[in-house]
Amino acid sequence: MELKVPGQTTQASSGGGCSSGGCGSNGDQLAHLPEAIRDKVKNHPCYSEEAHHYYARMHVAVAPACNIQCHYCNRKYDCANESRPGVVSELLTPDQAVKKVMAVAATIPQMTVLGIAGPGDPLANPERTMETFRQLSEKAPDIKLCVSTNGLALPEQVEELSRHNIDHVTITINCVDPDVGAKIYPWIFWNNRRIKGRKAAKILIEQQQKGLEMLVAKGILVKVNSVMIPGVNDEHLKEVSRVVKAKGAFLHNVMPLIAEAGHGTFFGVMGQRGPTHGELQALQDACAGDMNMMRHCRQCRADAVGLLGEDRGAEFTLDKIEGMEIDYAAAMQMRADVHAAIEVDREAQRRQAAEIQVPLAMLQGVRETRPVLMAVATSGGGVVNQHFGHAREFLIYEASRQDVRFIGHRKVDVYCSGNDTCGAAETALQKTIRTLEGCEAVLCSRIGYEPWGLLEEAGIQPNGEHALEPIEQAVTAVYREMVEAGRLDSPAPRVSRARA
Ligand code: CLF
Ligand code: SF4
Repeated sequence: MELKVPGQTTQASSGGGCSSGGCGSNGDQLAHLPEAIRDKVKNHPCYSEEAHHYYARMHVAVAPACNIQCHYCNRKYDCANESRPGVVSELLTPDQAVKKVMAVAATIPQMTVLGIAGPGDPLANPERTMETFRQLSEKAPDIKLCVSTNGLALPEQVEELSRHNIDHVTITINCVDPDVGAKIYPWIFWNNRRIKGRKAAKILIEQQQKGLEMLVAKGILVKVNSVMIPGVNDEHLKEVSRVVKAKGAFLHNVMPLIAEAGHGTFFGVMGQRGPTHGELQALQDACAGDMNMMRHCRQCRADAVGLLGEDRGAEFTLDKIEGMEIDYAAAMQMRADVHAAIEVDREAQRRQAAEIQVPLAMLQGVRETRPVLMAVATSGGGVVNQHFGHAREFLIYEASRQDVRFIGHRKVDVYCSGNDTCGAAETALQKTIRTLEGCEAVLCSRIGYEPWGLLEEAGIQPNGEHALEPIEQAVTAVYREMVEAGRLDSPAPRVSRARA
């Protein structure tokens, strides 16, 4: 068995303890990259899985308009290409956005990246987007600038983006075949005309591919987001992955379609389903043969603030920022000191992780079996340390005789707020159990009597015996117990209904 580095957090981080195995670009994957690229990626929480335990990002919602229509989008809400559908952000002017960014940077020194991701398409609002970037590259040069676009207006903006020192661009590419595209995009707005159907999809695809090539030629790192739409582009995304990798994209982020009738989107109203967890994982694994896959995306809001998975936006509303005096020179010094301390801590964590070879020994003599999925409740630090009923998300690991690998996270609603009882709200608990479908064990620090019974009934073995152990070590120990008990001799449960 190969030991993957446990995700570790510092005091500065409260992110989950997801392992670096197979998720985005981790420390090991970065090792072979040229120095200049490592420098760009090492403190970007989306481009480096390891970095997301330590560093935060923020978005400013300065871009209201969009130049295309996606069938998974309702214009009342933020752009669903890099946001959770059904979320509305407060629109800011570039001046307000710049003030907000500087206020957040001075308060949350771990914030390293400012992204513009909506609420419409940033490059369909070039003046507002570029003015924000222009001011920030001047006033806050220690912040990385990042943008996410549908790609239609990208080629004409590449030069301007590189002038503002933007070295991370996300393009949402859902297809490279216009026939597939026609099922996703009903129209685009192009050269002052609305163009529909296959012709529209063809133009969009050409612009996306041209933009990708131009960015790569300039040395700008490109992440490709793809929305997985079962029956529409799921099989086709393997081809997308192959094509964008061949053109030099750095990272591929396959996100699940979230379509609900209540969001008023075409797909939602038509009853188009999103992928199950199993389908999403299978596609990510299939694409991973071709390129680095991002598996820690949290589908943020267009005004998100904080570590991935947390949102501190409410601390930085316009009225609160108004009253803040910011000495950015002093803030920059403080930020540099905090980043230096984080890097020292990160290096120590890496060394410590490299020394933990326990699972190798723990699996001696264990026979070969099918792999098994386990859910882990953690509030950070790379250890099993959270009460089952307090978890807002579970990290999902796959254990086999070959390795223990992080494969994603699943969000749940908290149903228990007290320390001693669990399971008062039956519906939320049932929903959590459904969300964990496909997992055969759940590791947590504590768990109440009622959820224990319901989990067992659902075929998921609760386990509170590995509290405060490093996650990989705990998962390995439980795997060994399951093998020895013969639990993996029968086929894995069918994963069918739980949506990613
Ligand atoms: Fe924002 Fe996107 Fe830049 Fe990150 S988010 S513009 S690359 S700074 Fe990150 Fe959020 Fe996923 Fe986006 S977790 S939705 S991938
Ligand atoms: Fe909506 Fe974004 Fe698509 Fe525009 S690009 S239609 S804002 S999801």
